[in-house]
Amino acid sequence: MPQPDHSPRSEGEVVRGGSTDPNQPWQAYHTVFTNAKAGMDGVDKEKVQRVVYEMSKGSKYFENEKRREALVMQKIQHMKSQSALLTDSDVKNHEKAADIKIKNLETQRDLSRIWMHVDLDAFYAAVETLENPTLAGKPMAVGGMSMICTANYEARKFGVRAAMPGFIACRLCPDLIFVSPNFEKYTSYSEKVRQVFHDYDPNFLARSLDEAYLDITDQCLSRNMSSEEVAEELRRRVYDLTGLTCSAGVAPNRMIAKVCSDVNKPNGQFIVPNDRAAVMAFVSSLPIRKIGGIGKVTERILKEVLSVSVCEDLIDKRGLISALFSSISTDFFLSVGLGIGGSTTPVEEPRKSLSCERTFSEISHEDGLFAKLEELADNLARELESEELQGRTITLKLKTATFEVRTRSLTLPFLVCRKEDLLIHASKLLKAELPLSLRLMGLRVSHFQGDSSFLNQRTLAEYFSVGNSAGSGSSEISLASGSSVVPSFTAEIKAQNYLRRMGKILTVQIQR
Ligand code: DCP
Ligand code: MG
Repeated sequence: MPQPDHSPRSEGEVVRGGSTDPNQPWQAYHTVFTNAKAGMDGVDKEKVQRVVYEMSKGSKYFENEKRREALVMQKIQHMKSQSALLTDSDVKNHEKAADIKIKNLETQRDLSRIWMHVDLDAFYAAVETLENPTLAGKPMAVGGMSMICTANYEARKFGVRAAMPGFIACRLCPDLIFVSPNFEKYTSYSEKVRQVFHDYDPNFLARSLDEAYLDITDQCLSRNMSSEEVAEELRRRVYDLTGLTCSAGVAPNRMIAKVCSDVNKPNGQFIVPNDRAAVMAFVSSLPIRKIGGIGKVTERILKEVLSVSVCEDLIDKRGLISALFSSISTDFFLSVGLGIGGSTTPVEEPRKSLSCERTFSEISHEDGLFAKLEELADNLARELESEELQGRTITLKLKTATFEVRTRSLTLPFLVCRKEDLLIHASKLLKAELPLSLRLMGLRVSHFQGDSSFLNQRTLAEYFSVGNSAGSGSSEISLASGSSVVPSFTAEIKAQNYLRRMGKILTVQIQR
């Protein structure tokens, strides 16, 4: 099997601290939009970083990134000192414990299913180009001056990408054409694409408007086709029906399939056969950041504390991982190192919450804030009605102009779903936070009728989301759990979700 070259756009090249030149401070400034995406292999990374740094310097976003950076450094220092306390025999014992986990995980390795992950190429931009062919071949982005939703592949050559502010993108690519988003259009194209997915797997798992996981085992068997042929056929059918191109990844599980769909993007596919050696060869040199669930912070912690860069390192460093991380995180990291991911179709769980949120240009005026809240309550009430749901807990999420995220919630002794009720209670939460200058507001309803779980247990995700004193104010907070340290709530929740999808755990309780 040909091995993909993972190196050119490894998102893991974090250059920081002592290794950066103090005369070139941009080298140490990494934000989500300086990370490489498909189509950005030849980009002058140094230039992009310099422009992003210079244009962001002094902004509220920049200051917030600096604060987050300081928190991450604290976390890294803390873990380094924990690691220094470990004796050789501690590590050996943890290695033995990890070996038992590895044995157990191996018994769960399932090579019987063939999974395909399909992801449309430059989705919003491709739809806009279909509707306005004069955009073809020109650098364009969907979004505006404050934020870009996506950029086409011509624009990516300049370092322009999703999540980047439009004014920075203009500096990188002066000829960039902007198109305003039109979500109705994207939803309608997505529905067409899903008709094709349905023919290959009626139970396909849609992850967003432009991506889905399909179990194509039965297709391959009943039609006596290879997975490569099925992927080619599906991609052709999507193109014939919609004019959109997509990329596909095929592997024995969803975790690897997702990574594969990005290997030959755009308009390409990559297959990892259902064979243990092939899976292990694929993950051996795979940068950990490519794995869904390993974000920027977890990547840095693993890299700077444990020198883990590629998935294989997670197995080599299993003793330290087991010593420093919680049992759930250790399970997750070891599964990643072994290339084991979800291979059975997860059973649909009943919905736990319903929410909506809006990002906007800074609002500080009280009337403006309450008008936004009313808009959210109206929207949420309609969705609750259409899903025939009523809930007891109302959560308000606020992102301030300085990028601080707060969540505040209250649980009522009765069920609510009407706009007026949502508004009365959410207004109390908002009032208590005034004065405020906001750039995002969100509203969520949870603890629906029939869900009594909140009476006796709280999951980590809930703990994080209900604005608990530990959980509010920062998106990533260390949590000591016995003798281990969990890298962050975010990573922990992702790990939980991952394991839950694998059908391994039902709920995780936290110690209070
Ligand atoms: N999107 C967004 N904001 C982001 C990322 C994505 O609004 N920060 C939207 C626009 C994208 C769509 O979701 O078109 C799909 O996201 P992808 O990450 O799949 O990006 P694209 O499909 O645009 O490009 P690619 O070819 O890399 O898949
Ligand atoms: Mg896409």
